[in-house]
Amino acid sequence: MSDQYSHIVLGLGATGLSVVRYLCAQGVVPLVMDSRQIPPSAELLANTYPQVTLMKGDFDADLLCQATQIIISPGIPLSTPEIGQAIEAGVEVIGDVELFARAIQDKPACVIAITGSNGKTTVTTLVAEMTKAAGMTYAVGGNIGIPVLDLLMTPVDLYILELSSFQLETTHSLQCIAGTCLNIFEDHMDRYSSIEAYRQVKLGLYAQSERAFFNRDDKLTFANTCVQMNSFGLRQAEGNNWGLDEGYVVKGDTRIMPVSELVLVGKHNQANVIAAMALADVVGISHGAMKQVAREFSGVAHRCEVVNEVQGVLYINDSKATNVGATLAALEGLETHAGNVILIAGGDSKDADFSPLIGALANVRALITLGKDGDRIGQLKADYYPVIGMKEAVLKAREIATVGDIVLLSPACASLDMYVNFMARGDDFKAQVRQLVNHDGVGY
Ligand code: UMA
Ligand code: ADP
Repeated sequence: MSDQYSHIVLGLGATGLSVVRYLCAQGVVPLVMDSRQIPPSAELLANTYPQVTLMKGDFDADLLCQATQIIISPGIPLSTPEIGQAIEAGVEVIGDVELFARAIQDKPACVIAITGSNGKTTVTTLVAEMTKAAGMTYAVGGNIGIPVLDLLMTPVDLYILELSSFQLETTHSLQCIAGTCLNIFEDHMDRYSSIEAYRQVKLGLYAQSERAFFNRDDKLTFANTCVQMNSFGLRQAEGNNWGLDEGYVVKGDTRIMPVSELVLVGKHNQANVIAAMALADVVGISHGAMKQVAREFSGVAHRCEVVNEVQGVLYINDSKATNVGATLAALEGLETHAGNVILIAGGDSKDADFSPLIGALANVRALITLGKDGDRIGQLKADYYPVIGMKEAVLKAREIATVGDIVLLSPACASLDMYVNFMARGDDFKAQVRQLVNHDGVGY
């Protein structure tokens, strides 16, 4: 067999390209396969790595079985038959995060890793902000959008990784100083035989962490492991565990800060901040640096992001709530906030069952619906206001809202029926709210 096929990179998206970049820098020229006719990074590959061959279409099982190592992208299931054949033939199949883990084994840098069904990006970003505030150097990557191998270019004190279940399936050698699984909600059931199978993949992070933090409010995040287990949650905490007590964020019996000083809204975000503090604490980030971030951080764009207050009404953009679970978290979390919620929801449901929303919708002051499946959500409440677009939705919300209300865009749906992505939908909402501000709430 030719040497050039000892390493096969499966998938040519962001991950596949980063793996090619890494291997070529090590003097290894891999073969790349992608089942798509137009893989996203094909042009870039041809221009930058003309020595690398790309095979498009069906995966070639014979070549796969002859390789020494296959580096598989997260979007490709391990259950793909040709990959199963290669595994049976004894070929090592790993992901980019595993390559990263092996590459940093001799480096002094620490790794913090964050997984879970919801809140990963928020917690990852919070930890990064705390690290910055503490004056340490860091790099952020993983499911958040930057392939981890691209982080190796600059030396840092700390790597902060957001890891999906897809990435964890093929990662075994990370040595995190701290890792957490934030929560488990049903997700990606097209890739897993059961929620238990999905959960076990996520909890696989613990065995790769010196200290593992589970969520005391979500028993599915707990596992019996050999590593030091600590926890975070929204109630009292003991020892080295983090929680809330008498209105304060606490570590054991040490008060860190009043929860009322957190800028982020919603109970789920309180949990996110506490989890981030617990992780940051492990690498010695000062309570001062944590508090500074907690007092200033208003959220990652499009995740329960406070847009503005207009005439006593708070506008919140949660466009990233593309499923029922995320909207529920926002609605349940916001119950602690003064005022009533006016919800803007709807879009492309991907055939989701909306019925888990019924209870939460009953507490919503008004429901404004838009998009392909807006009416299906509307029918879950006695009355609702269907509108044709975001401008009309925001105008209708302003008409209904009174001082102390919250207008929340949390669609429980994908945006693709109306927008190119959830970011464009959130940007439209923010632009419409800005119009209200520009006109001092009087009108367009
Ligand atoms: N695909 C094929 N054939 C192939 C290879 C891929 O059809 O041969 C399809 C996959 O089924 C998938 C898409 O192409 O639908 C992208 O897959 P990929 O593995 O090439 O994706 P990358 O561009 O490398 O991006 C991946 C993560 N994507 C997925 O896990 C699907 C990105 O997470 C991540 O930011 C990036 O690596 C860097 O680490 C995105 C994501 O949607 C945001 N993640 C899921 C989520 O958050 O729910 C898990
Ligand atoms: P992820 O990266 O895991 O998708 P994000 O931080 O991007 O998580 O948030 C995605 C959505 O999930 C948000 O719209 C929010 O409503 C919801 N969410 C965020 N944090 C949590 C949490 N801790 N528990 C439940 N839902 C959450």
